[in-house]
Amino acid sequence: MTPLALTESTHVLVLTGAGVSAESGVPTFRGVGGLWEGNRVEAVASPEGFAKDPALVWRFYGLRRQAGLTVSPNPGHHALAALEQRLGDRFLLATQNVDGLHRRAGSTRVLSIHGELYESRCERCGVPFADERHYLGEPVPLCGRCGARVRVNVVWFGESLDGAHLEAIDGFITRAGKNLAFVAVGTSGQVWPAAGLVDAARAVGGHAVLVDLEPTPDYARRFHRVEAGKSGEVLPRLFGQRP
Ligand code: BJW
Ligand code: ZN
Repeated sequence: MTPLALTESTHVLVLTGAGVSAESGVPTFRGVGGLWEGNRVEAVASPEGFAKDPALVWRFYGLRRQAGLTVSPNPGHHALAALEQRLGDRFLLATQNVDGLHRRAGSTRVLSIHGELYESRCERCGVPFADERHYLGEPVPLCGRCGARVRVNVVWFGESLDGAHLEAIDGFITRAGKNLAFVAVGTSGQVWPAAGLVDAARAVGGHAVLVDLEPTPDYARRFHRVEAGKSGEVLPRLFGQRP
């Protein structure tokens, strides 16, 4: 495989999705065995679903919190952390994953654009807290300050992403211009606005690469280059980290 051409001016923006954590044993969302199988998406990942059945939603996230404690970063996460070491501020990682595995692998320039699984906040007053509890078989947690329900700090359908994250990504793309390499990894490209980053990268003249085990055809055709394979195997080679 031809490694990505990395010069002294190359800026690399990486977008990761559930596939990058699959080799760690974290299930993806779509497809066979995915998290959405047996769960209606809107029922567990929308404010309306939470309002209707908060216990069901907490169970969904509680089970994921519990499972997430038994997994570790894989070679794909480590390859991205190593690339950041090499590029410094010319590297930015936007992850759709809420599992925290990129930071555990040593990545620091990470924007968790869909939130964090191990954080909670009050759905009314917003008071945040770090929270690793599973709440399985327990009542739905309530805010100590205002008494409203506590929810997991992730971004559900119909909710806005953090504007500061989107600005930071936009700023990086603008600064990079033609020196941008955009690498999307392990994402089906079905969810917006993350799915639109490839177009933003190309609009400034950037080079776009997709690494995915089973690339989604409609998404893949928007890239210059597609590497079909497991991220833990492809990324180290793409970044020239192995002979
Ligand atoms: C491997 C592998 C291996 C496996 N190696 N690869 C424009 C047009 C149409 C609709 C919209 C639009 N703009 C906004 C919307 C609405 C909506 C949306 O996108 N809907 C679409 C479904 C059409 N977006 C939103 O609501 C967003 N908010 C927003 O835009 O606010 C403003 C607004 C609102 C409403 C209207 C208009 C504007 C918020 C989206 C939040 C998504 N949240 C979730 C849940 C987060 C919490 C949680 O984790 O539970 O995020 S949904 C879920 O999907 C999760 C994921 O981060 C996200 C993406 O999934 P991902 O990562 O791509 O996973 P999979 O499973 O789909 O794919 C895995 C891939 O890995 C596959 O391709 C495999 O092949 C691959 N793979 N093993 C490499 N080893
Ligand atoms: Zn509150």
